[in-house]
Amino acid sequence: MDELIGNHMDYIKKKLLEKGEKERAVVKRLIGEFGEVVVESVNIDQILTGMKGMTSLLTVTSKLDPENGIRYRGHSIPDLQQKLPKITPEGEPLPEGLFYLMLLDEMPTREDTDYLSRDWYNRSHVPYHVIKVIEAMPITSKPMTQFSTGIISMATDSIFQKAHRAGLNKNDYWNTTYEDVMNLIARLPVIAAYIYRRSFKDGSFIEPDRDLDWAANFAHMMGYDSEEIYQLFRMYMCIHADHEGGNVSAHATHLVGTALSNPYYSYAAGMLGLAGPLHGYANQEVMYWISEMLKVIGNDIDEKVIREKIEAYVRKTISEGKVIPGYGHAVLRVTDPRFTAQQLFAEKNIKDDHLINIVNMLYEIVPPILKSLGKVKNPWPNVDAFSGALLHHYGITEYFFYTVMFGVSRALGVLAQLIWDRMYNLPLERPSSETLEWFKGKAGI
Ligand code: CMX
Repeated sequence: MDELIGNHMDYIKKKLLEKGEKERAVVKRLIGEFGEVVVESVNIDQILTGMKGMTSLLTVTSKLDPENGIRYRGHSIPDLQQKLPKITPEGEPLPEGLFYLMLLDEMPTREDTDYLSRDWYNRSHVPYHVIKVIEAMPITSKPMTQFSTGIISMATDSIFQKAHRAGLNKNDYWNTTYEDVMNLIARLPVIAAYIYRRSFKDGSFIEPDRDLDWAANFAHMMGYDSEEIYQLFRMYMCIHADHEGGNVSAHATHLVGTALSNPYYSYAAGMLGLAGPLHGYANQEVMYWISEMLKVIGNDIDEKVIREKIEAYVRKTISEGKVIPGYGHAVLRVTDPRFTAQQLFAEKNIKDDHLINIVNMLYEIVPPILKSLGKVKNPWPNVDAFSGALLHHYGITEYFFYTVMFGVSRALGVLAQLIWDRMYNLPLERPSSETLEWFKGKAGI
């Protein structure tokens, strides 16, 4: 087995194992001694409306508070903007640090983030066949189709899968999963940037720069090099990284992972879920919807007229039975702090941008309209309402690509969690389902 995983344990793995063995014992105890404890009852409504609010997963990397937003290992986004290591004091935190925090529940130092930047750079070589597989697809294939296909085709490199076939002890699953996860995170920006360049630029491949951190390297490989863009990418990669365990991309990655599918398959499943319009694809939908709205606004410059036209457009969208993209959330009941983080980034770095002004106007106009419908549980904007306008400002105008960027970031949280799933030896996930007759019987109808 050592030739597959190497017998070298770096300090991150040693810390992980030390913490993991203690927590694994706790999970075992919870199942063995407290398995009968009733946590909460379940309503018909919860089962038939997407299991919202039904606690059914163990996730350690982050927790979503409906009133306060995401907490990564207990820390809010503004808190982490203060505490996580940065390249410059006034800059944005490094995603390497966020990954370290989510994995080890320990605030990293700059040495730790430097270690991860180097480790991911060293692991970033993408097998040639993966590029060939992507190139076999028409250039017009949706970037998310290319991205998920690229991820699946990298599974030929899965160390977990080879070790499992060779008879890996289940207490060691975490170790080979860790190796696959680190390789995958290291390579995702390379694949994503290549897809961007073949789909929208001249198709040339830009090598990663060993002196850049993971997020800045992603921007660099896409062909964007300025300190401001690097800061944007660092923030973008941090705020999209995790949203507790029940969202579609996290849950799909976890679910497929419980079948002991390799991390590449598990993550590809998550990405296929992220590609849906009610989830990560919403960041593209926002931009299509706004571009149509801009056509309606035309050349009007009078703010009052613009606002009236926006309001009419929002009402028309709703009257056509469509949702307002970028607004609403299954858990959140306030403005998404990820929206606010982007708004603050724009205030700090961008003087005047038409699209960003429109997004800010929408923030004033949409919530009262959604509230007035009386059925929308959360009328406030989510992360996707702002991200496209920011990327657009910096010249990344190809909306089709935006969900891929979300996908690169989401790896940090859900793959850190996959390592913990394997550390805890969480079993196959297999809930029961019932027939309509059964539900009618329960309701007495
Ligand atoms: N515009 C119009 N109507 C909306 C709405 C919106 N943005 N958000 C919710 N509603 C409607 C729902 O369609 C539903 O109507 P029906 O009862 O007629 O079917 C009603 O309000 C109740 O829905 P809800 O309980 O408030 O919302 P859900 O938990 O079912 O769904 C979400 C949450 C995000 C799918 C939904 O708000 C939505 O479709 N938003 C727009 C798409 C979007 O921005 N998705 C991105 C989410 C963040 C992410 O994952 O990236």
